[in-house]
Amino acid sequence: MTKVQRKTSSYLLVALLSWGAPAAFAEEPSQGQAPSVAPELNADSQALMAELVQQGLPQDWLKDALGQAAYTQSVLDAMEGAAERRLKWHEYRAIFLTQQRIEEGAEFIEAHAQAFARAENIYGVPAEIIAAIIGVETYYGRHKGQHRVLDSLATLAFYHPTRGSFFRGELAAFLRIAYEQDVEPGELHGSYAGAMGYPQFIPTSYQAYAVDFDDDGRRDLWDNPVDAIGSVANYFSEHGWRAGEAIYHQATGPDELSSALRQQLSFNQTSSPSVSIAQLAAHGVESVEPFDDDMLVMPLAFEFADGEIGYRLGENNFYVITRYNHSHLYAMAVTELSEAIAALHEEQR
Ligand SMILES: [Ca+2]
Repeated sequence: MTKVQRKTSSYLLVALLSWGAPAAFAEEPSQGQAPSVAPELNADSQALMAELVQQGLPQDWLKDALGQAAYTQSVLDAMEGAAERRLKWHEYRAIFLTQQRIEEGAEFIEAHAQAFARAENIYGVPAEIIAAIIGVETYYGRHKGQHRVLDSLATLAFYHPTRGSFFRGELAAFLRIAYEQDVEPGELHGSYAGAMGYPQFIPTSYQAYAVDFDDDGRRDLWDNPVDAIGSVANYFSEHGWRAGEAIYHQATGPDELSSALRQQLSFNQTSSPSVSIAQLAAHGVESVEPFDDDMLVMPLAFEFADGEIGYRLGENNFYVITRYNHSHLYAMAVTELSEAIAALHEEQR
């Protein structure tokens, strides 16, 4: 389970991916008393331990696990920084749509061809989508994060000013996974927000969607790319991916888009498709291909470096990608990366 943590920082990537997180301002710990996440020094930690004991986890194991957790101020600082990033599409796109990431995506599919074929067959999710997710999240497993997940989640659970209860749930799921998988919680690494392994699943997602895709009896997203491939496909399938359907369509629209119209037509919102082709057409946003007036889509507007706006209409599968990360930029970067990987992979065959 232990592995040499890479020196290269995945901090930037992780920060960018989390830019949609709500603003958070870390509390300064009160003077004179060092913050601690250990059960004997922290009532919240004590309460969580009692709760997990009731649910069947051994008290000694929990005491030992939580006793190893360290309060980490940098995790709270990182959460604060991430919320403030606001990249334009062309800036965001440039990070992920690189020749190297495309080439390595095609290689990743080739290297695990059988697993990808099986995932597509069972879950209906194309190889290039799964590869693009893993490519965007961790560069195909190269940058899985170097924070001790135990420290990150314990700090966020007990000291995050607004999202403590969310992270308490993640910490509980994390401890359960470590116990069930029989791994040392202190040895597991991930993002500063507790996302783990090739696909950067947070612990509750790990519990709900990770699958043992190579059938060795363990669900290992940390070191097993085959389990990661099956798990991403399962996540998409469970969130409503529809095999064979388009992700988005091209559209045209006005040169400028007022913020009032953006709001009125729900541009770039990551709720399910809810705006009709007719509603959009009434405001000059037209699908390039002809569709029924009552077809519902997600209107998307992307800003390019020259100030032009690119219009697209997301379908259900675009919405499903936003279930992985609630950002339309993220979903479009994954989509375009998948297109580029698929084209190169096809060319190389
Ligand atoms: Ca496995």
